[in-house]
Amino acid sequence: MISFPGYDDIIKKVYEEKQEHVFRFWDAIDDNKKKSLLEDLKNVNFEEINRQYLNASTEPVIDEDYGPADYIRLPRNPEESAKFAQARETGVEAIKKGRVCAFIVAGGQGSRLGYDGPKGAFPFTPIKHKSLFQVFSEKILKSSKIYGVSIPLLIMTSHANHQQTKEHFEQNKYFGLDPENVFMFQQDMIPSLTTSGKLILASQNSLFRNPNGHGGSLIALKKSGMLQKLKEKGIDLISYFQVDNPIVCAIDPVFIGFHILNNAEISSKALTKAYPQEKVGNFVIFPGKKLGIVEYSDLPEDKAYEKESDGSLHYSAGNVAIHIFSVDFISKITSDDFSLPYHLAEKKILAYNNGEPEKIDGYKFEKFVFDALPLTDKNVILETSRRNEFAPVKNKTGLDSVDSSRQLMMDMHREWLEKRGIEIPDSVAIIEISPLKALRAEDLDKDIIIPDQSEVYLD
Ligand code: UD2
Repeated sequence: MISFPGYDDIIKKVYEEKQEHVFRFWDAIDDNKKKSLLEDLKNVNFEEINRQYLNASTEPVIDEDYGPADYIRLPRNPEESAKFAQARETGVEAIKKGRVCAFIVAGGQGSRLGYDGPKGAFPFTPIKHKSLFQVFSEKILKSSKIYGVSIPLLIMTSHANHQQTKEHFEQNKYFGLDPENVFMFQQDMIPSLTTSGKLILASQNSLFRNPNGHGGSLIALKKSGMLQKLKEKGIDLISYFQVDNPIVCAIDPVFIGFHILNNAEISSKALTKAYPQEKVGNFVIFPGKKLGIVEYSDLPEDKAYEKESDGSLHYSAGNVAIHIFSVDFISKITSDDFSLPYHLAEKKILAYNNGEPEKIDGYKFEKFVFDALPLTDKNVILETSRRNEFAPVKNKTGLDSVDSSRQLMMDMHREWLEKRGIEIPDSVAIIEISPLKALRAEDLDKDIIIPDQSEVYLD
């Protein structure tokens, strides 16, 4: 067994756990590197990773004793419209009082996009090539102007992209936001494992880790001191969304209003699924009336295709990963011995095995934020319009890609103009509306003249 002053306990543990292959390059590295490897190992919770590996190697048992969750539909009659109007009023009041902040989860590796940098820095918009972060920042800026209050922006990053995210904001002067009101904090990283349960080296002296999933955001809010800060600022509502949905309504008074009126702990937006196996999570009610989400991959085919008498899907509420969280609720659940379950993903991992990086099959473990839903006593699910709120950027090409998302954004902008009776000349092929100009159709002046040219940017 190797030895190093001050670290013999951890070295002994590594041997006991039969993970001593991580010392493969021991003789080739200097004392500083030895120390950093040992520090890395000190942070490994071996009991936890053994448990995860055990779970990974046994067939998951998914309780199928659940039914579809009910949700508030988009208004279909004047009575429902009145409820939406009341919710809007309540939401507007809360935003004006400074009770709301925005929260982007952006710690993921975004590897599917094949972009070398934080996903949020990806140049997204069709004409001005604004990054996703710029789009969100301008939405916050515009909302702040509309409601006469400076709305804080929280961004969860991870070790893999924190520095680059910070630089992206610094280099762009925070896109007009007050830097004092933008808070970035990192989520935890967790070791990935080989398919035989072994730790993986990322270099001679470091372990391969992955961000612990968007479910890590709740504990990260607490560990970073952010929850406390929010309380001190009088903020009790967090508007949560993902970095991959540029058309999200970042600050939605109606959604916030429904959350408040129902005394909810977590609220979620849902879209009515377009087809049975659409790749979104399904809102369900588990026995004991606990709300939860079953991922599309876990919903059995017979359930996915089950229909109502009117032909609509029995499981129709799909998760778009937009939520409101009450700060008190997060404080409550994170004050005890809080842990959300880990989910397993089989991925290709760049391992440092024989002196150079090599792709191997491995396991990454992630927590999902919606696993907090069953912990709620009160919650709201609100239907949203797909065309106005869901344009995910997941893949490089094809379905849910940069191109499809851009197209959806342009279609939405075109619809806003049409809704306002603004004429669009036939020559116009590409339209981009700055969030600083409008967050919805109603923000556009009816007398706007659209120039007769192929690209039109409105700001
Ligand atoms: C998610 C949902 C799916 C559906 C879809 C909508 C899960 C498992 N599934 O699918 O039900 O709602 O979104 O678009 O969530 N992230 C972090 N840290 C991490 C991992 C992810 O911040 O460690 C962020 C990531 O930056 C992104 C978001 O979480 O903003 C989504 O992550 P994803 O790409 O893993 O989720 P996806 O597409 O599987």
